[in-house]
Amino acid sequence: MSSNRRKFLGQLAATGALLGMSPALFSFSEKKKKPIEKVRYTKGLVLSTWDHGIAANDAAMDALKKGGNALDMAEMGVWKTESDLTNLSVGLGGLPDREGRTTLDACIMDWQHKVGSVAFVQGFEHPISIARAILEKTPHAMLVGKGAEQFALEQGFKHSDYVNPEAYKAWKEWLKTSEYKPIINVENHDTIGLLAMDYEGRISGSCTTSGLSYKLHGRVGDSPIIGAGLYIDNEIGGATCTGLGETVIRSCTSFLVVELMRQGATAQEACEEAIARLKSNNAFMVDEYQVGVLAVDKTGVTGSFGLRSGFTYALCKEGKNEMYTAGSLIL
Ligand code: SD4
Repeated sequence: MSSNRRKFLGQLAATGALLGMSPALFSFSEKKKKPIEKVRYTKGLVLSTWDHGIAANDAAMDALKKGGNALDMAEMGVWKTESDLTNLSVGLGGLPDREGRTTLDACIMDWQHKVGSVAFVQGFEHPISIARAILEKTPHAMLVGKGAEQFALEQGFKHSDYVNPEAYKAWKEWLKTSEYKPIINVENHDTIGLLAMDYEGRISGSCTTSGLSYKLHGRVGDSPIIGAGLYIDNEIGGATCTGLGETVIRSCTSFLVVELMRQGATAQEACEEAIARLKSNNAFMVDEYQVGVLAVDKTGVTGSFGLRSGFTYALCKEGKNEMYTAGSLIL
């Protein structure tokens, strides 16, 4: 270290002491300012939550092979899931809120920190594409409810009155007791979160959901919240979450995973630490909920972890698209 630099650090520490900050905090932020250089993965990769991830990964890889970039992969992957109108947790076919209305949340983030997000949107098949239009065509990050729907119409997205008969039937059945009790891994936890890397090693991500079934009308979960349901920092990597959104919002879980990787954790360690943190941040709740998190670093190394067992995800890498079951904190 040059004597000038030593002097500068000494001055910083002295200032820190004056401000009542610990010397450790100073040396920590000094040390961690620059991301550690690692070799970027450039063969194309995509991973996404739950069983519908296989078809989404295929669609994302198709977009890549057709010349698309990571943002195209992120959009087209989950677009496929949204197109399945029988899906009870993503898109127009999703289970409704307690008033019988299906409301949709989605977000997308690219490698340049550009984001687009929609929440509490009704009657549009592809909220992810509305989110992308916000990213590309507005100075905003997020539009909600009627404003988002008006923007979608102005952008040429078609309104739809589609009602999934299966979702309608399930809601009618639910009305008989109106008991709000999310069922782990089945009824309430099949949001698709997707992380994609293109041939230039650029990372983007997407997340789209109909949210918790039988939620209060107007409730928005973590999925459209940048930093909660999704976060990308192209220098470091990306993360996405699925599960009980309130717990994820309280912990900024996707942002935390990326920050842990910035501090030197592997993608797997970051997922495990973030789930442990989420559990302790939500300790006032009975931990009968599920949360799953996926991560990828810029070298293409991935991580996955669930609060409880049963969190599955699809990973497409090196020409193979396969399902995996993540480890969990609670077995
Ligand atoms: C939400 N996180 O609205 C979503 C639900 C979910 O898998 O992830 N389901 O809270």
